[in-house]
Amino acid sequence: MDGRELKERITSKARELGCDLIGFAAAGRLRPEGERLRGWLERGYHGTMGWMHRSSEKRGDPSLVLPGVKTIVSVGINYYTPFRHEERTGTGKVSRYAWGDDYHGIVTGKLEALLAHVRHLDPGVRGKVYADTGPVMEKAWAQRAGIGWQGKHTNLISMEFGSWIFLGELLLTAAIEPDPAETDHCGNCVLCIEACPTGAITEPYLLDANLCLSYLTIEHRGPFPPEVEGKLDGWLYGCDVCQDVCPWNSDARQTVEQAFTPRAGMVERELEDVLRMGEAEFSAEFRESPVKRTKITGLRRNAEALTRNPNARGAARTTEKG
Ligand code: B12
Ligand code: SF4
Ligand code: SF4
Repeated sequence: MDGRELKERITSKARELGCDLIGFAAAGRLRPEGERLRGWLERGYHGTMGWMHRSSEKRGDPSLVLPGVKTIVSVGINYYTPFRHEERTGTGKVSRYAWGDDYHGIVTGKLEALLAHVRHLDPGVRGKVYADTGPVMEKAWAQRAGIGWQGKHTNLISMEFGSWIFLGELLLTAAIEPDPAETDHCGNCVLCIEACPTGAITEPYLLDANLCLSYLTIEHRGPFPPEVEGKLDGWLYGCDVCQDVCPWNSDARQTVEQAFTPRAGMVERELEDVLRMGEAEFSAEFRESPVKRTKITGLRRNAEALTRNPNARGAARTTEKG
């Protein structure tokens, strides 16, 4: 099968599987993104995410992940649902991406079905799938594949869906005609930089994870640095401020993926509930939910810090229509 027909068949199968966005990029060493990743690591902006350091060579060069790779297929899956944080006293906000079932399994499932289809069409093709599950610079590839651009808050924004999208990739040894890369549409806007509660976007397009509430409430272990404890802005798990204020998210469309419908009590969580929770209850409650990543110790630390700083809630800054 020639590259053009393969591209058409992959695209229509991806749509059938529920991928909202799809684009193709020619594989190769990532320049300048790989160098920028090295610069980011040298500044220590990854905090304690040592795995980012250990896999940095692979992240800059997909042929180290799949020898012979020729094409990176990027997909985007909309997770927006029309709910919003009400900022009720005694609760902590959960980031939108974690309201429903864990996206890792959902996006990987779609991509595995896509890869099986490709191998059915052409058994000679080898491939690998990733959805936040391996050493691939997902946003860089998505921009090259034309499905969006990295905004100043560093997330990928699609003209059609905004930034409430998960990313995934299919690495293939088949050569397929690439799509044109997307260009930057942030213009003079700096809303995300101004709104960030901790100043984590140190320069446009550059994020210091050490200051980012998403990193601090999810990845970081141990107590919070004293200077951020009072700036939690009401976030119990993750943070959406920079995306809530982004004009490209003001007309977000509702996802058709049922699995991303918020679970009961997930948009914001009673802090007392969390503080009362034991290990077994945590595991049962957050089974197949992204929240399990922070473990009970992390979630409890977050709830305790919010309880100690009840007034450290952000003002209603969102431009989101809800
Ligand atoms: C590490 C990581 C994090 C870290 C660091 C975030 C970051 N911005 O790097 C932390 C824990 C903070 C995090 C948080 C979040 N994450 Co995260 N994360 C990742 C992960 C695993 C790697 C990202 C990475 O490579 N970072 C390293 C830096 C160097 O990458 P970068 O920001 O893309 O770097 C570019 C810029 O820094 C720029 N740059 C650097 N220097 C310079 C200099 C100049 C002059 C210029 C112009 C640019 C520039 O160029 C770099 C290369 O293109 C990806 C999955 C993956 N494998 O890609 C998910 C991923 C990025 N995360 C995701 C999500 C959903 C989130 C959160 C929204 C979750 C939440 N709500 O709490 C937040 C968003 C916070 C934010 N504002 O970015 C999604 C993003 C989807 C999207 N639409 O973009 C991803 C793609 C996972 C997925 N498969 O869906 N994440
Ligand atoms: S996720 Fe929150 S803390 Fe992190 S950069 Fe965005 S606004 Fe700042
Ligand atoms: S808020 Fe403005 S600067 Fe930030 S990502 Fe959105 S458009 Fe770009």
